[in-house]
Amino acid sequence: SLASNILYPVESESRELRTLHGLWNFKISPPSNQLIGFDEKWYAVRFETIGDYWKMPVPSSYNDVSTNSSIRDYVGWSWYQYEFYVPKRWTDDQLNVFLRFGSVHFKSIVWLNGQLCVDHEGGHLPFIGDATRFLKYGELNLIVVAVNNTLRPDTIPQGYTKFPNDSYKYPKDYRIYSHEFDYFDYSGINRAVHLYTTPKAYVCDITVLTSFGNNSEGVVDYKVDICGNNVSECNITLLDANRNIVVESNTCSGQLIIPNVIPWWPIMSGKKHIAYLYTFQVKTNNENSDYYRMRIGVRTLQWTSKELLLNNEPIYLRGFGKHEDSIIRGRGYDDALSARDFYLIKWLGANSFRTSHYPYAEETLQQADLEGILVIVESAACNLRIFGSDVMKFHKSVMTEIVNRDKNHPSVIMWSLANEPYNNIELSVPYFRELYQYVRKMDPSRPITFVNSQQIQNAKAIEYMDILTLNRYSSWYSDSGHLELIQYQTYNEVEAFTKKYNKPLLITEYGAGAIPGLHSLPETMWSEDYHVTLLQEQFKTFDSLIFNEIPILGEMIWNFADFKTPQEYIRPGLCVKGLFTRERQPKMAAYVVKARYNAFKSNS
Ligand code: GCB
Repeated sequence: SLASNILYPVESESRELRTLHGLWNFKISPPSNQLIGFDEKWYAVRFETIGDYWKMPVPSSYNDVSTNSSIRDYVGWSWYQYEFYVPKRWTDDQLNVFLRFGSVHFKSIVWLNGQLCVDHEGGHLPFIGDATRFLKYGELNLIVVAVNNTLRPDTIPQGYTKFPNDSYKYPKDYRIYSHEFDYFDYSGINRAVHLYTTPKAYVCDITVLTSFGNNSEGVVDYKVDICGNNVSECNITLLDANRNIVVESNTCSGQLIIPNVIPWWPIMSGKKHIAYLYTFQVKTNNENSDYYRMRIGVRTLQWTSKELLLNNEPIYLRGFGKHEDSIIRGRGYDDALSARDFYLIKWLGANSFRTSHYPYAEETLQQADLEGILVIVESAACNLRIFGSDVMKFHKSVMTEIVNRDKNHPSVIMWSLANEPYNNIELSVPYFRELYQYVRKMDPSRPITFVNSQQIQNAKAIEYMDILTLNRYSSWYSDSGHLELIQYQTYNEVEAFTKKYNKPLLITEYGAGAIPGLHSLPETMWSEDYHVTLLQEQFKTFDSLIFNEIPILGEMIWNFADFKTPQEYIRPGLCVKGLFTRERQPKMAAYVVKARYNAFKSNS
């Protein structure tokens, strides 16, 4: 299997890289005939010859591109196809050609020239197929991707299909599809599609683990996996930011010592502190060498009953939860949007975010490495409700894919196994213990948690996590309108949690909905004024918690920007708890947060 062969595709003197981006052809199967594409072999015919197809951009979610509600709300098998040439020189029998998808939501089957190349289940994570023997070199090629976004009780995240038996209200065979999470379930080919070459023996995995030695030495323990051939020799070179050689080695796994190391620090931790990156360069030592370069940062993480330490210094997180969400493209990755978000993050003075509620694009994590933004990577297990061996199996494989993909990012400082699971249920206890241990074995270096929203008396399983978390909407979902209760309630609850479990707590969500431009004095819910006051009341609480040495690890606002929700009557089409609008313009609250977060500049 190519499961661990998930290194981000880069070009080098031994690798060519291209994307298959553009307007693809797109078809949906009628809900009443879901298997028609398979029966009529849509994987081997050009849609032009069968008709009834649309143009669909890749990468992008398909939902909001067209004017058609049957595409927007589609649940089932949709089909994409595209034609492209590959150069004749790739015929070389010294080469592999791989096809890599950054993310397809949710299940996908990929054919090249009518032949099955690869399939994968699970959104938000990359997968690779070996395309070498399916391609026609120097000729036109047809790629077809069948995508199914139907979620089930045994998938991560969970979804449900029901056939209501109330014949008075619903026609026969009427299907109601639902899921627990409250964000719009954008589907399709959401991230980059790459085609790339490697030599037959190629670098297929790298793992680095960094630490500090004596006399300001940096230590990089590393392991390089070479696939495809019996090559076991490597030349490793570590380069500094000016591309000068720092240290070399000629074993595929071992240890590099960096004299006078420049550590990787998060943004604004002081003048001398920058998000310094080295380049880890691998050359396989054989006739047809493969070259692969990856940027790494040297930093350590530790956690105690009171603190999270980065490079032995306590770190306080000031950030938010985000979503991959924007107009038209939905969850489709877009460089312009991503760059804009990082400018806004820095403008706010934030130092962190959580990838709520699924792993974000690799390009985003690369930028976080560069900018010194700390990231909590969360799996797509949002509002997990049914705990069983089927879903556990899925969840473990998702965690494996996440750790394989993200293990080398200095910006990634924590794993979140889930968001707001039903951990008031007893079955959640053995479930999360087992999952925790599973991830701990894969990665010894980062704290692991899940995001809790249960009250203290119901918050099961959190004692087995490294760090406590809390999503709490004081004076919004509870005691609506009662801003005067915020300080009292939040203080008491955080104090109680940290005392009971003797662990530090991270505020993972709090906030209020604010319709941009809606004002009211005195404040009322949904106004920008209420949004501002609510955040300010929470700031006062956090300050007194810090002052009284109650161990909080940081504060994360829900949400960075407004994002699309399913149709429902409690939200106006969007979750409007954003500091920014969906267009990425500031609401009034953004200025208040900017003032607070920037005031932290001098320390951590
Ligand atoms: C939560 C969820 C988040 C929602 C938020 C809200 O607790 O974790 O997914 O968007 O509340 O606004 O309701």
